[in-house]
Amino acid sequence: MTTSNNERVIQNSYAAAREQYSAMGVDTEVALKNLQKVAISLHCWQGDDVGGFEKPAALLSGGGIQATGNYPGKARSIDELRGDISKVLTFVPGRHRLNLHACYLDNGGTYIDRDKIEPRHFQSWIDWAKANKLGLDFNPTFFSHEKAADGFTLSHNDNGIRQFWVDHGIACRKIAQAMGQQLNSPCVTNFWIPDGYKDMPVDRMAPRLRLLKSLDAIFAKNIDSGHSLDAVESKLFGIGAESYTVGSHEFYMGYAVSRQKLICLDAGHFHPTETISDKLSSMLAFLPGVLLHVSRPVRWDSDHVVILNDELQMIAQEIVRSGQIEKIHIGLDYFDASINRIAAWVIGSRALLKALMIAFLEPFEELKKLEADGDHTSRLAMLEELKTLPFGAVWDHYCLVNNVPSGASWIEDVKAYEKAILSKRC
Ligand code: RNT
Ligand code: ZN
Repeated sequence: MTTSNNERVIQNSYAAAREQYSAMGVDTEVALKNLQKVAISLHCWQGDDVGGFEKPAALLSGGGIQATGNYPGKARSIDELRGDISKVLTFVPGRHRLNLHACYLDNGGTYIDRDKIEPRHFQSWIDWAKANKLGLDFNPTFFSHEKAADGFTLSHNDNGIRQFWVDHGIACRKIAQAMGQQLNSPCVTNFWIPDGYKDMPVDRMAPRLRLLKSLDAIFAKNIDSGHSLDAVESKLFGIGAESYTVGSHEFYMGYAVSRQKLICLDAGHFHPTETISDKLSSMLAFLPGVLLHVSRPVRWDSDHVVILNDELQMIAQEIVRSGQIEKIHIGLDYFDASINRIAAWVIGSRALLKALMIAFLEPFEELKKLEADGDHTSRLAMLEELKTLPFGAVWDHYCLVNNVPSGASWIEDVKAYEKAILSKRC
């Protein structure tokens, strides 16, 4: 099919879909306008298996961060990573953000330890983000470091090591502030630490009290919340930290509520049948905001590529139905090294945007009314009918107006990039 033929098919299908949605009380144009406003935070670490550019060494897994697979072509330098991200963005409709880890600093080839990093080590990222109209989010890196090798950082029982990580946290907040200020868009800084024990500890209390003190020391200075926001991320367990995680859900829930920080909910950080979608409304009742790490756990916190499954749709529904989308920061967090890394990024980002689009295409007011009237029969019937409405036609149209490929045509393009660029990296 020629391009213009293809466009005609998309436009005709969209016109028909628009009518079908309208019959259900949904204006697709309004839904797409809402979707256009959503920025998702693209995680830089999908491009190089959480390696970073601090020094020429791969990820030292800790606390269960583990990229599996050895698909060729991972980014080996900042330039390669930027090239890959630019490529990814050509397939993702809308304006988005980039989520950087501290270990992705631009140190100009000279090693700088984590407690010494400064905004200038991220200036080239800020400039690049500005040129590409991207917002930036940030993460201190509490892993892949000799001072994290025994599995403890902010809760370490050695004062010196703990202070080192506190200093890293403080340094990162300054960097985040510079990012937010220069890009004129608040930078969300997410604190995740791997601290935990493989086997059952006898003292569960002391590390948690140390973590509490460390966090308070990091957050002691009130930085301008107009430019940056702090989030804390809990975890249930990690490989090598199966029995005890210092930063558990309860710990951070209490911390975030008492300090009015954001909570980061990672889809893989709970019991295998526990979902994060239902947690959003509870948390928003007490917190200034929530950060999401949209991920796909398969049997454990495996960080598989996000796909359009039930839980993703429920997360998206909760984001939209909560009516508080401006308080919800949506990030991706997965790293699959077993398939083309660009494709992995694209698949997950497009799945997330599709899920959000489907959520925006709900006749929410009508459904709420049915619920309030006690008509649970119609509520269930409507929800089932909505599932077979032609959201694919709306998606294709959305891609078309955003100048990104609709349908599967992007795959060919990624393959061409693999052949021309990725395959040359070994
Ligand atoms: C680890 C956490 C954390 C990391 C990133 C790289 O289990 O999910 O968010 O994945 O910081
Ligand atoms: Zn996460």
